[in-house]
Order: sequence, then C-alpha cells, then structure tokens
Amino acid sequence: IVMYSIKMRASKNGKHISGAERIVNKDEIEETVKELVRRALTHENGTPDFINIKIEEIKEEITYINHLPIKTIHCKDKEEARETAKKILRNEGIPDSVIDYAYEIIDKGGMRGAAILNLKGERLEPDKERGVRVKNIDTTKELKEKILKENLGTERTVDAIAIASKVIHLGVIAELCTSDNKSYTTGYVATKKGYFRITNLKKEGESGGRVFFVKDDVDIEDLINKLENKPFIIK
Ligand code: PML
Repeated sequence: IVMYSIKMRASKNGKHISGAERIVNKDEIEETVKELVRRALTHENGTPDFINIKIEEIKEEITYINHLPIKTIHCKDKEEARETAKKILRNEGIPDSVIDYAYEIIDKGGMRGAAILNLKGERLEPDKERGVRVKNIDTTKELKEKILKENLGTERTVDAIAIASKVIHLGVIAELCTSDNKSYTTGYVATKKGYFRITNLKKEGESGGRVFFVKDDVDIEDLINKLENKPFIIK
C-alpha cells in the first residue's frame, strides 16, 4: 500500500522550536496533520510564528525493523552516568580519547543533527555546525503505547528509539545522546546490544547533542544518504 511521509517543523524568528515526522497511510493523513500542528503549537519552547507541514508519497520501499531492547540505568550523578556510558562504549571498541571528544561535542550543544566520529576521532559530517539529521522514520502505534504504558520511557524515548534503532541497523557502532532540552537530564547510549537510558547523563541547564561512532572504513556518503532518506518503521 502507498504510504506518506508527513514532516512538521516549527520556528520563531527563524529559530527552530520543534520538529516531528510520521509515516502513515492515506486515511491517517488528516488526523496526523492535526496532531503535528497541535504538537507545534503546544511546544515547551514557545509559540511558533512559522509552521511548515510537508506531505509526500514514499516511493522507496519501507524497511521494518524491531526496536532495540530498552534498559534504564539509574545513576546518582553525572560522574557515575558518564562512567557508565563510557564502559558501554569501551565494550564496543571505542577508544577513551574518542569518547571524551564526543562528550565535548554534546556538552557544547547547538547542533540540530548528529556529529559523526570514526575510531581515530575524526569528524566526518560535512556540515559541522548543523550535523546530520536522521529522517524518514516512525514507530508503530503499538511501540509508542508499549513504551508509555509499560513505563519503559517517555515521549522523548519514543522519538529517540526510532533514531537509535535505525542508525544501529545501518551499521553505526554506537550512538551517544543527551537532550537539547535543558531540563531533560536522561540521555542514552545505543549499541547493537540495546538502547541504554542513563539518568543524569548531563546536569540540569546544560546543552545536549548526538554523536554517531562509525568504523574507519565507513562509506560516509552512502551512510549519510541512508540516515537521511531511507524510510524505516520501527516496531
Ligand atoms: C530517554 O529515553 O529518556 C532519553 C531520550 C533523549 C532524547 C533526546 C531528545 O530530547 O531528543
């Protein structure tokens, strides 16, 4: 059946406030547009003066994959949380110096997308200010409900599990993420072993960001093209 991608982005005075996307069938378009407009208008970052809604038929075949298993690790403070994340990343063969560089990048904040680091610590994303944005993804209703009902995570987890599951499926070794929302201090590390939510991965008031760790011999153009354009539904 024909599926449609619906993307929303909202801004104020040219500054990004919120964005979201869905992949739905024709019958769900109207309702989904309504839901996304509501999301734009009620965002904690303020009321937008510009909302863009884009609806496109998806021509490419959609890949359906299972979500990474979700585990929450409770840490008492940022120090413990960072050490916990580091251990998980080390287990995937990522050198400490590269992990420290990733922490610098996410703490600096200000990127709309992700930085991409290889194991030598080289940054591979073409636009270092903006980073790479993972697009053309959605989760099934069932997965959304499961995460919220079973208290596996929050609304933010629902969006993040889609990104993490897609990037790991495409061969990214690991992802490190903290929220760009100043008051949301739970972050995560994702590897092929799972999506590990880590509490207190940053302090209240701090910036956030995303880093993807990739192999040195990665075909970066192909990877970025798939991260941005290859449609995935996470179930
Ligand atoms: C979690 O699962 O609670 C961590 C989600 C971090 C999401 C980052 C963001 O705000 O986009």
